[in-house]
This record gives sequence, structure tokens and C-alpha cells, in this order.
Amino acid sequence: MPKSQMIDTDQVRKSGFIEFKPIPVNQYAKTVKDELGRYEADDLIRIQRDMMIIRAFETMLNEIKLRGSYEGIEYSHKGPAHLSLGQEAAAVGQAYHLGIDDHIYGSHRSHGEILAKGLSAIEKLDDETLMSVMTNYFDGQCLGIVEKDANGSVKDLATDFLLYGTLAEIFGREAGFNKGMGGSMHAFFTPFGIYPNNAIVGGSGDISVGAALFKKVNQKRGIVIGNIGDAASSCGPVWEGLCLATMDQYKKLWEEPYRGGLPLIMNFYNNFYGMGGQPCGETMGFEILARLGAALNVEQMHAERVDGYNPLAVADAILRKREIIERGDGPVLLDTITYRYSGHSPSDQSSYREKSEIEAWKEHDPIVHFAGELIGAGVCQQSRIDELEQQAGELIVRACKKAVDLSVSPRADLMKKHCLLESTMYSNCKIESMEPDRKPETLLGIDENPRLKALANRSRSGFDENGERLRDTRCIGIRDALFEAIIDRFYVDPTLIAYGEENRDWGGAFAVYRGLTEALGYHRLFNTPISEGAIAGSAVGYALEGGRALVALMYCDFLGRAGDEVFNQLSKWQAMSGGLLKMPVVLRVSVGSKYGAQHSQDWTSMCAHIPGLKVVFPATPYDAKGLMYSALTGTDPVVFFESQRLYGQPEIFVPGGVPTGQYEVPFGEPAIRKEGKDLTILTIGATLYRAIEAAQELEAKYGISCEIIDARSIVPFNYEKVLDSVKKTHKILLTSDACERGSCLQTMAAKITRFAFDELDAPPVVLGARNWITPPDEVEDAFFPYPDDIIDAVHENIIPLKGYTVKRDCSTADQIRRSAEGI
Ligand SMILES: Cc1ncc(C[n+]2csc(CCOP(=O)(O)OP(=O)(O)O)c2C)c(N)n1
Ligand SMILES: [Mg+2]
Repeated sequence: MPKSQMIDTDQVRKSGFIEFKPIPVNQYAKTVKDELGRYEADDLIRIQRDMMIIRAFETMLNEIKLRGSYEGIEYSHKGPAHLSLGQEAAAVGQAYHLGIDDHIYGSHRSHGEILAKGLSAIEKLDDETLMSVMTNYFDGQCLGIVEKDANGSVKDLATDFLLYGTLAEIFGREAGFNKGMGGSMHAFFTPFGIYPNNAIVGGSGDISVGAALFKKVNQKRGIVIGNIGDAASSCGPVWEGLCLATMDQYKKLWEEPYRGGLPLIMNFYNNFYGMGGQPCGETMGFEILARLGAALNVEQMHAERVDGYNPLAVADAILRKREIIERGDGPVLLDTITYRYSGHSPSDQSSYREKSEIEAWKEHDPIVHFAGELIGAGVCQQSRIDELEQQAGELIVRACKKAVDLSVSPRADLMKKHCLLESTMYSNCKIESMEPDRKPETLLGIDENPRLKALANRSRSGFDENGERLRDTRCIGIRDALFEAIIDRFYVDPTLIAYGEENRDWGGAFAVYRGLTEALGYHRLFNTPISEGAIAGSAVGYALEGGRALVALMYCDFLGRAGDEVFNQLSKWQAMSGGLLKMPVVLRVSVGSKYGAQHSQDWTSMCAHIPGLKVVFPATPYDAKGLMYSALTGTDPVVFFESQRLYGQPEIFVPGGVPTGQYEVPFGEPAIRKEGKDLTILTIGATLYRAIEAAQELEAKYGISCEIIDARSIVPFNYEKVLDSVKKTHKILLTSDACERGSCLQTMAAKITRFAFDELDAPPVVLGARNWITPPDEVEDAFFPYPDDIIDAVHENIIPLKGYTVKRDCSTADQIRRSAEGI
């Protein structure tokens, strides 16, 4: 149902002022004594203990990094260690009231957050559950190492497990929490609600929003916290994430019971520094970070500054903010102030700050201060604090000894065939529904869908029963074939959601989604802000939580705006998790033409270059539907390229046309579109049809029989059919609409040369678009490869055609000239 929100002329033209509400700054003013009714003595001591464990852990890493030894344990750790010495109270205060269902996402400096949340989880889980978590995690590999010398309670064992699992991960050991494939900046442990930490600062800004979206859409318990550094508050993913998180529609348009704000706390751990730059006073203008909330929505995101040097102030804030979230009024923004004593990394000499500043903060050290309060309030005596410190030191020594020892904690062997990374880059599963026990929520039966009804009157094939070519408008085209696969999946997988710019009432870019709005509530299909980064990044968060997302970028050229999210996040988390996580995200990317330089470029090569993405480019309706089914039943991230030239293209290759039901086209298998014996033409995307035209002319005028192969997939890609064809024809030309330099065609040509060198009469010829900007439609012919260019290239580089004169210079000399000039 299209929405109707009239823009009232009088209202919007009226004069007035925007009024802001005061933003609370460090309003918590209670002491430990004041809080004795709220917290048991044991709880308060545990807060002290957890801070001390984190301090000891980070001190150990600092020593290892700076001196190569700790308490007599020698180790050289070459990888990163961004320490949070000084920041312990903020992390422990935050974790104190969080449950297992509350998920945190963080940054490069999150060892403390991992430990604080882990220790909080251990406290909350019963022994049986803890044992089951540890036993099942990677088949008990980590547990096996820590339980050898265990002699305490299950909670003690779990504490050893947490410290060892984190440290082994930091040291790249196979028994680490992510098999040693994430390392210090990316470590996480989902059974305790600790979700991926991100070395790309601000990376969690939109991922955490997607995670909160998952909780909301699928009505899961708990909240999500995105922990971001203060300097990262300027990052695109954070701003875009905040825009996506605060959309009006959650509170105004989404239907009950989905109505209400996202269950999200965007928390900034504000230690007043980036690496050396100072957001407050130098690189930003907000003065107090919490002010950012005022920019985002009427509620000002309930923004607040809290004192992260007092764990109870932070714990109190989390409780209050959770209440706001639970009444549907989230998301909220916290500016949790803190300070790091250590450098950005151990090699940092702190040249950008005065020693006196560090000393002044140490004067307020949260661990010393809180211990003093505990003693002052009669909760414990100094001897108990000393005991806690000693125990923390012993725990860390125990974990460290095991983690550095290669005989106890070996690294994964990545030199062998089918090694850990080879088997975890893709999860390669087939899962129709991410939650098979739940019924998908839709607004009408699939048979009642108006578009499907209209499509029932169209021809499934581009030909009539007499073999006559039908007008395109009478046939199922690629846009319809995509729609058929997509709508069907919405009736199978309850977690499936689709979103992006103009996805809803507009009908999606190029009308692919027309008919979806009628079928789906807002929570399954919605418009987003123009935030390509957050569109892709939030899909990552949605998938990390266990859902499946279908997101779209209107034009391929906008992929640049989502660069980090696609190239660093979507692609890498499956392998960085050691194979634990799945990433069922389909990113539809439409390749333009006619719209000039910034709307018409094919960037397949960028995606194909990045390990961890699957990349497909169907050119026929049969493949569009079948590949979409494969993408939407798979568990890997798929960049799904579509050509705007082809949305109306009917099926002309498969007899009978596009099947009505479900079927899958496997990734990686090219299709032979036309058999031939003299020349192979391998196409990617829309050049298929131009290759056919060229082949018809080559055959009719020069007697050259062409075999045409449509790549369909780029990653993965099985070369067998192409090599078989080359064995027959001994010649190959490759063509696509992407600029030739650095293209997938070049990679394929190089591999074909290598794999079939002895079979080739001539080197493979690559015909891409020119290495220019895409010119406007009126002169586009000079840019993209057309049939004449194919014939020119065949004549010039493969088989001289009798009596033929090239239309345009494509000689080797001219190619060398163009290369020399960078064009
Ligand atoms: C996108 C990106 N840009 C730059 C960096 C390099 N870098 C690492 S940490 C850091 C400072 C981050 O400061 P802040 O967000 O305040 O976090 P903190 O280090 O203080 O915890 C920078 C610039 C990065 N990792 N990612
Ligand atoms: Mg900072």
C-alpha cells in the first residue's frame, strides 16, 4: 500500500525556531555507599576484579610488545596491540547489566570490552550452559587446552577459557576464538554476546545498526551496542549508520508490533584522542561529543555524556537507556568519557600530549579510586583488593604461558591444500530459510500478487510457438525474472528483508520490485536514506546476527560510496571468524549506460579482486532468476550485477523460456550460447548480444564459425568449458563493458593463456570498454565494445578477414600508444 504523507504548505512555511532540549553531562552523582542498596557487596567486588583483570591483561601485552617478555615468559608479538589501559571502568560499567542477548560490536581497541562482556556473561550463565558453550565452540579445541590444569569451579574454568581464547586469538593461534584468523583488532566470541570488532575505525557504526535491525525485524530479545571511538565519530559509516538508525519510519510507518525505534545504543568511548589528533578542540567542532545526538532526531537520540571513570555511572546509564529502548523510543547515543594511559599502540611515544596530562588522569585512576570507595563504604578491606590483584596476575600468567607455547597452541597450517582459509573463505551452504521454524510474514497470498498475475499473461520465452520473435513487452524480461525469484523467497525465509533507496513505493530501481510493496510490510521492505555505505554495512550486521538481506545499489558507480562495507566487511567476516559466521547477503548492483561518466561504469573487476565475495553477472532472464535463487538460498555474500541495457531482455536461448517455478543456476559455470568451431568469444554481461551480432556477420561474410560462451559468474569461475572450447577453436576473444585495464577479462585472458598455451594459435584478445570516462549517450558508441569493434579486433589480432578494412585503429601499435598515455 503506498503511503500518503501530505507535506502541509502552511506548516512547513511557518516561521519559528527549532528548540533543543538540554543534554545531560555527567549527571550521575552517587557513591558506592549510596548504591549499597542496589548492588550486593559481591557484585561491587566483581566490578573491581573485572577492571583489575583487564588492567593485568593489557599490562601483560604492553610488556610483551615493549620488552618481549612478561613475568619471565618470552614472546615476540609482531601483530598489533591497541591497548585500553585506563579505560577499564568504562568497559566494565557498560557490561555489568548486559545479558547474553545484548550484543556488542566494537573497534580496534576492544580487548577490554571483550573481557568485560565475557566476564559479565560468565557471571550470568549457569554452569551447565557454560560447559555446553565451551564444549561446542570449535569442537572444544580451546576448552581442551585450558581444562588440562583446571582445578576450580566451572566459572573459573570459563574465565581461563575467556582469557586464553582472547589471547590465543591475538597471537594468531588455531585454538583462539576465531582460529587465529582475526587477531587482536577483530577478535570476538558470539556465545557471550561479543560480536565482531573492527580494525576499520567507525566500521561498527553501520554494522551495529544492521544488528539492531535484525533484532527489531525478527523480534529478538536484547539490545545492540555499537562501541565507537570518539575520533571515529566523524566517519561515514557512523554518520550513515546514525541516519539509518534514526529514520522516522520506525516510529511513524512501521506496523505494530514492529513500530518503535531501534534497540541500539551508539556508544562513543571518548578518550579524547584519535591516534594523536584531538576531536575536541582540534579535528571536530562539537566540543562535547554528546551534542551529535541533537542533529539526528527530535529525541536528540536521548544523548548524554557519562563519566566512564566511574563504572557505576556507566552501569546506571545503561539501565536507564535500556528502559528508553524497551519502550520503543530508541536509539540512544552515549558519550562515555575515558582516557588511555597507553599510547595508541605500544610504539607510540605520546609526542602529542603532555606527560602531566597522563599523570593527572592517573591521579583519578578508576581502579584505585573504586577500590578506595569499596574500602570506604565497608564493602571490603585493602587485603581483599591485594588478593584480587594477585589473582588477576596469576590468571594472566597462566593464559599467557599457554598462548605463547607453540607446542600447546599451534598456528593453523595455511600451506596445505584445503587449509583453514581455503575452507572458510566461503561457507557454501544451501539454506532455504534462516529460521525454518518461523512462518514468513506477508500481506497477501503469493497467488494474489498483482504483478505475478500480470506476468502470467506474458510469454515465458522470447519466441512464439512458431519460432517468431515476440516484442519484448510481451515477454518475461530480466526484471520480471528477478522479481519472480525474489518474491518467492519472501514467502520462504521469514528473516529475508530488502531495502535500499526507493525500494518501496517507487518499485525499486528500474521497477524490479514493482509488486513487492503490496506483499510486504515495512519491516521487510523499506526505503533507506541515501546512504550506500550504511545500506551495505547494515546488511552485514543483519547477516552476522543470523538473517538474510537483499540490498540494492541503484548504479554500480555508487559502489564507491559503499567501498569499505563491501570490500572490508561483507567480504571478510566469514574467514575472519574462522568459519563460524555466515554472510547471506545479496547486493544487487545495476550497471548503467546512457548516463555518462558517473552512472555508466562496470566495476565488476573491483569486486572480483576482493577475496571473499561471489560475483555474478547474468545476461539472460533464465540465468537472472536461477542465479538469484542460488544467491538467496546460499550463505555467502554475492555481488549480483545487472545491466540496465537488459532489464527488458526476454529469454532467447533456453527452449521454453523462463521456468515458472524454483530452479537454481549454479555459481561458477559459464554457458555455451552458440556452438562453433573457429573462434571462441567469451562474454561477461550485456556484451553477449553484441557478440552474437558480430558472430552472425563473421559467419555470413567470412565463413568463421564462432562459439559464444557467456561467463555468467566471475567469482567463482570454472575454466573447463572455456578450455574445451579453445582446444577446438584455438582462438579466443573476450569482451565486456568494463574498462579494459585491470578488468576481469584481463585476468581470464592471462589464465587461459597459462592453462591452454599450447592450444592457442594467437594470444587471447581482450576487448573491453576504452580506458576513458564513459562519455554521454550521444557519443557512447566510441566507448563500449560494439559488433564492429569485435570484428575489427578479430581481423587485426586473430584472423585476417579477406577484403576487410578496420573501422577503427586497434593495432598493437595503437594499443601501445594508448597504454603509454594512460588511456
Ligand atoms: C578507516 C580508518 N582510518 C584510519 C585508521 C587508522 N587509525 C587507527 S586507530 C585511529 C584513531 C581512532 O581514534 P578513536 O576512534 O578515537 O579510537 P581510539 O583509538 O581512541 O580508541 C586511526 C586514525 C583506521 N584504522 N581506519
Ligand atoms: Mg579516541
